[in-house]
Amino acid sequence: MRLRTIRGRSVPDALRRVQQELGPNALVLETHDGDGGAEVVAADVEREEPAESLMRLRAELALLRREMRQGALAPAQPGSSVLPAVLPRLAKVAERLLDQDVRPELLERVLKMLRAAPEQDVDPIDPAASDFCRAAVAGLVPGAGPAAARRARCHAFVGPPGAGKSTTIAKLAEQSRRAGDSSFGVITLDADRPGACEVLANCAERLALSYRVVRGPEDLMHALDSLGKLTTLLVDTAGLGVRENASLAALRERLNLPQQLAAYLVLPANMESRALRACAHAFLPFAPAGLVFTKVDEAERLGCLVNLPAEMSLPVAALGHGRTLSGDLARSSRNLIADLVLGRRSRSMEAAAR
Ligand SMILES: Nc1nc2c(ncn2[C@@H]2O[C@H](COP(=O)(O)OP(=O)(O)O)[C@@H](O)[C@H]2O)c(=O)[nH]1
Ligand SMILES: [Mg+2]
Repeated sequence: MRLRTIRGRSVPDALRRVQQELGPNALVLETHDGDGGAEVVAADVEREEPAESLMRLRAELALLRREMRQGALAPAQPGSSVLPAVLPRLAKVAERLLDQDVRPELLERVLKMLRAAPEQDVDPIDPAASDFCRAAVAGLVPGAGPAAARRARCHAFVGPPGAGKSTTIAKLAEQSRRAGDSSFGVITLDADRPGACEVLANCAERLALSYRVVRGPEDLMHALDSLGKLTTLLVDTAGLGVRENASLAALRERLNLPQQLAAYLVLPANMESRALRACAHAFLPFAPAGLVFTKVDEAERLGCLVNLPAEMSLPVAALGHGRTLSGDLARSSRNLIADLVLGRRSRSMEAAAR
């Protein structure tokens, strides 16, 4: 890759020269605007392999953002060669997804689909209204998980401390009870930390649920036997950090009940994206059947709702969006996630006004 600095009277003028000299695939790395003119640092990536395409997309989007800020997205002047490769009509979607921190390779997939949007549709790429756009984003999220997981008797919730595991179980218990279901019970393995069981113990008492606190490694089987008449058991676990390798391995061992148990990884949507990714990878050996995102109401950006499921090939089972146990837990769907990421629904799950 050859780096070149190209000058012009203004940034658009310098960009025009970049295009003339380095061709349409030039990768713009930096622009400087000064009193004496503008300067653009660009790379000639004509001969580079497709691995460069992501970098190029990033650069194109940076360019597009700058142009949007300057209100320069009117249809290109005839003869103008300033040509962001992301079409201006896709800018609204690109902006929205970038702002939500959707990963560039996923954004590229969405843009590719949208470029093929049918012309006759009123505005097929309007992120706020178009079903075509919604489907493109929804398609990034894997669909329903393995049927075996849905048939499992035990559903264990694992994840970092404070992610909202116990709260999610309490919300599920409330919802199930309200729906008239009485065939489930609650087990907690998080017995040693002071106060750890409180939420679930209270919940079990209020809803008159079968509830077991399990301490020793052997006791889980006893608890399962003693709750033999119940068809669904919600299992709470102690939160573990990404570096607690021994505890992670021990918990994995305790939950190793093939056919009987499905694990769900609970992650707070408001966690910083790299920490979230590290957590997700630390819990991969649990072979989770799905993800549960909590604290959607507190998250600034919701790109994680598509980034992680896509990266880990995992469906999203539920979305927690508040502290209230009697509500604030939504069964997830790909369309719901797309609506949240596109801003068609607020973080409190209400449909946004159009
Ligand atoms: N705002 C908000 N707070 C939540 C949500 N889920 C859990 N919390 C709060 O997060 C804190 C930790 O939750 P907890 O269930 O104890 O986490 P655990 O350690 O994973 O079991 C509590 O104060 C909960 O009220 C949610 O969806 N939204
Ligand atoms: Mg807990």
